Amino acid sequence: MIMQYQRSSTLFKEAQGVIPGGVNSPVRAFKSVGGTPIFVEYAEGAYLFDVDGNKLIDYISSWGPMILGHAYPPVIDAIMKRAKHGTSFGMPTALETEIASLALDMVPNMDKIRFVNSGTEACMSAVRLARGVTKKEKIIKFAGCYHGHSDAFLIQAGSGAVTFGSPSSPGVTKGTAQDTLLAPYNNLAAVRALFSEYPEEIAAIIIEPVAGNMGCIPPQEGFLQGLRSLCDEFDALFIFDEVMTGFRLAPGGAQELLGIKADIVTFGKVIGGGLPVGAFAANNHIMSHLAPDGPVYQAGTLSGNPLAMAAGLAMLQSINQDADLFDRLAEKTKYLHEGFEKILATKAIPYQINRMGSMISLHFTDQPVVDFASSVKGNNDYFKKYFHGMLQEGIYLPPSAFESYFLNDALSFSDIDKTLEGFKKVVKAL
Ligand code: KE4
Repeated sequence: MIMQYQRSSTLFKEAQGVIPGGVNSPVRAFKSVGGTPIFVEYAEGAYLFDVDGNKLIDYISSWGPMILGHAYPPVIDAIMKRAKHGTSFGMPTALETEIASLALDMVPNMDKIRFVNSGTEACMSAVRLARGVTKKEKIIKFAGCYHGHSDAFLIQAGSGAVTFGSPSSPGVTKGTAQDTLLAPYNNLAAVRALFSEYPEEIAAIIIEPVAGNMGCIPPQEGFLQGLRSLCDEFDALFIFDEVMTGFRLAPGGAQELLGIKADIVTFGKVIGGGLPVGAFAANNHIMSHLAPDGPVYQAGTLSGNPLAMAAGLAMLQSINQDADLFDRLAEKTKYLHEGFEKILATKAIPYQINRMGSMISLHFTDQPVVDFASSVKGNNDYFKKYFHGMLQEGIYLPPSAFESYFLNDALSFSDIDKTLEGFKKVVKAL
C-alpha cells in the first residue's frame, strides 16, 4: 500500500513558519525517525484519518488518553452538552466534586485530589508538595523517566528529550539540577547509595511505576517494594507518576495492579478524556499542606474547568462501569506481542519486547531492556525502517523508540491481524 503525504508535507512547511519546529510538542516532529509528521484530519475509534486521505490504525491513542478509542460517544456527548452552559468560570462547580469523588473511589490509598491542566503540572506540583511536607530539597528520579518538562525533571529525561540528545535540557540551572539526583531504573542499590550519601536531604523519589518513556519497561521483582522501604526508612515521600499508567493498567492504576502504596500519585492523559487535565492525589495529612488549607502554593486559571471535568468524568464513568475493559486490553496487547514474536522468529535480528497491560514496545537489541542504558542500545536504523515500513502499511506507531505503544479498546482483533500482516512485510524487508 503506497501512502502519499503531499498535503501533510505542505502543512508541515506552513506550520514551521509560525510554530517552532512546526509542532506544539517535539516528539511529534519525527526527528527520531526522519520524514514528515502526519497531519490528522479526524479520528474515530481505532483509526486516524490524515489530511491525505490515508486511514491509519492508531497505536499511540494520543499518547495514552484515548484508551476507549477516538471520539468516544459518551465523552463527546458530555463535552457538547456541557459546552453550551459555559466552559470555564474560575469558580467552583459541583462537577469537580463529582469527578474527584469518582477518581478517589477508583484509586486506592488516596484521600484528596487536586486537578491541574497537564501531567507536567501534576508532577511539578507533587514535588513541590513533597518538599513542603518534608522540608527537604532533593528528589531522586530515574534516568530515562519523563515526568513532564518542568526544570527539575529535565535531567536525563526520557521521551522526546532523549530523542534530541538533550536529556538534560539547556535552560535548567545548576541550582535546580543539583537537587535532582539520578539513579538507573530497576537499580535498588544505586538508590540506597544516594540515601546513604544524603540521608537527611531527600524529599521524595518520583518514578514511573511502569516506565513508558524509554519504551515500556516494567519494574523488576522487588524494585518498587525496595523503594517503598527506603522511603519509609529515610522519611522521604514515594511519588508514583501515573500520568501514563493511571486508569490504564487498572481502575486503580499501578498501585492496584502492582500492590504498592505510594504517598502521592500524579495523573494525566486518560483522566481528562482527551481534554487538558492533570491531577495529583495524596492522603489527608499530606494534602492539608496544600493551599488554601496549607502553605504549599499551587494554582491554575483553568484547573477543574467544567468542560474538561465533563470529559474526564464521562471517561472515568465509562471505565468504571466496564468490568472487563482491562482484561480485554491486556488480551489484545498479548495477541499483538505473540504475533510479533512469531514473525520475528522467521528473521535473525535481535529484538526484545516489553509489555505490561496495554503498554508494549519493541526494541531491536539482543539485551533485555531494563533501564535507560539498555534502551538506548537499541538499533535505531532498524527502528526507523520498522516505523516507516509500518506507516506505509497504514499502521501508526510512536515515532520514537523511546516511547510505549498505547492500545485502545476500539482496536479489534482484525485490526491487530492487519497490523501483523503489515509487520510481516516490514520484517521481510529489514
Ligand atoms: P503532559 O505535561 O505531557 O500532559 O504530561 C507529562 C508526562 C508526565 N509523566 C509521564 C509518565 C508522561 O509520559 C508524560 C507525558 N508523556 C509524553 C509521551 N511520552 C507526552 C507526549 C508529548 O510529550 O508530546
